[in-house]
Amino acid sequence: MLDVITIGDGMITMNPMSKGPLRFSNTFERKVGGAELNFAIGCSRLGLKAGWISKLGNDEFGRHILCYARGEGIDTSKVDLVDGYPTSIYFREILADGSSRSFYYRDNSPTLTMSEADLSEDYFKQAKLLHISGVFPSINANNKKIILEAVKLAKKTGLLISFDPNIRLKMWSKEEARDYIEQLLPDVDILLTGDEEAEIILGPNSLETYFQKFHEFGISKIAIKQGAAGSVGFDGKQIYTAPSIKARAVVDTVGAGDGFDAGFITSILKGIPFEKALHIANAVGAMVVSVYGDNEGLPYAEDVQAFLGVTETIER
Ligand code: KDG
Repeated sequence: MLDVITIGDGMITMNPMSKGPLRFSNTFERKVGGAELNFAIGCSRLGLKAGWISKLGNDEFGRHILCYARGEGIDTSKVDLVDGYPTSIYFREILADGSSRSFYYRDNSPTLTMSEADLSEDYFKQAKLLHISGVFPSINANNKKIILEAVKLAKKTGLLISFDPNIRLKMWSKEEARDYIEQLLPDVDILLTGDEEAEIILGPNSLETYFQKFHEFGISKIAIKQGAAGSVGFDGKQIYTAPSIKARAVVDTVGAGDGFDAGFITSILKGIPFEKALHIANAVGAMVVSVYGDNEGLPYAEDVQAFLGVTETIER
């Protein structure tokens, strides 16, 4: 049995060992990333059984990502290694002020070889929720089709659908993202968005209007991530505000949104009330930013308890 399944492009991330313009970075640390894979890792560490549907290159990087995902307890029975398509890579540039840019090498992503045949009805039936993000469909037209098919199958098999727009403007334009995302929204049950993404989708509005408009699509739970300011949410009846939780240190903010998603979805599937789910999601996001890398800082459930001061940490 699975709790959540997700579909995404796993990537090797090349993280510079020193700050400054990428063209002068000579040494890198090889890590693993990909928004949906980060989400699956986050859910798995928090105690859910997560399945990941993907294709990786049949190369050393693909093998590495596959082992990494398996090591995190993710079900990889629907991940294949394919010939002729190199595993996607992205390089990060981190400047002295902490700001970062990503440079993607994924035009020939192995996920291009995915088809409807990779979406198994029996597999979907084992899960409770399908999580999708805007990253995967932004890669190419094939992936856009796969996500629409996956949503159809999730509806047919009675899964909840959670969606994070995760809009990467290096991958598609605001207009293209908005047009595509509008097709998905009527089938989404749980929306986890940033406030800038809400603006791309619905235009500039107040938070109340965003909640109302997203709710009119039929979305029952909406969380809006506000970075260092925390998050706000709407469950169709009430607006909740969850203030930010101070991170121990802000080392690397990439992956915090995926952590938030994992914290929120895990909490909701465990029956935790909406407001507390937002609080836990904020905590997970804050824990992610204190560790370098896209998913290394994702906590285990007991770490969240300790971070929130619910349990005592014994240091030695
Ligand atoms: O969400 C973190 C991601 O930015 C990273 O892992 C890479 O999926 C990624 C992307 O395409 O931006």
